[in-house]
Amino acid sequence: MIDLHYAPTPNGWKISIMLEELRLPYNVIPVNIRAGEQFKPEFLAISPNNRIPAIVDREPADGGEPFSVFETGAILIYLAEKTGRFLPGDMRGRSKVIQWMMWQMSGLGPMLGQHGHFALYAAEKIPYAITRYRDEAARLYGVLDRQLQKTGAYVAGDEYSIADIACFPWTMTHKAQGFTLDDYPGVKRWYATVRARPQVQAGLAIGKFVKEPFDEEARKNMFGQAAKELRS
Ligand SMILES: N[C@@H](CCC(=O)N[C@@H](CS)C(=O)NCC(=O)O)C(=O)O
Repeated sequence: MIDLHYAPTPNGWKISIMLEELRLPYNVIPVNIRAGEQFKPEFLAISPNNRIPAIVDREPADGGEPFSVFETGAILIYLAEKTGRFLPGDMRGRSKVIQWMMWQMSGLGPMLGQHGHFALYAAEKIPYAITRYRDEAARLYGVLDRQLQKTGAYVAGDEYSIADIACFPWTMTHKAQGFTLDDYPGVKRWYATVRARPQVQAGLAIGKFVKEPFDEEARKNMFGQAAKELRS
């Protein structure tokens, strides 16, 4: 059994989708990040970066003690290796999937996250920051579009993989962030294909429970973090 410490956000959905794709049994443990639950000592013990999601595998492959994993890229690789799915075994195929997943982890996710922050959430609208992240997000959508037009199928080639599972939830924010997929036909085709997967729909349905308002308390918990607070 796997414990999924989770909130329904793009990073959370990567792992609920993966677990649904794998049909692995899992328990969802809600972490209300708007209420600051990501700072509880028991959560920090498995996710020292105070971010969701994280997993605890109660039946790790080595038969040892329960094993915890944080960071979505690391979780996706861990689960792919545990089950032998969504990460090819051959050197070239495996490297391509990991390259695109790392691209998502270091580029698409953080830049769309920052664009969302400055364009949608920040109380003060700073034109330079909004333009900077919007341009970078548009550039990354362009990179993804060229790749998907080239493969004609999935992000890293002919097969659906953890690269698709990493990228898809972030592209779901396109409308809210003011992008239209009509500008990116390769992304548009792929987006419809991935979204139609029943396992993706099942993963997205997990945890529609956390609907707390985005109020001053949430703003403080999520945007007021500083290193000194985490030390106490
Ligand atoms: N690089 C991390 C990012 C995780 C992340 O940013 N999670 C957000 C939700 S999408 C979170 O937990 N935010 C809580 C906070 O900001 O304290 C990963 O891929 O796991």
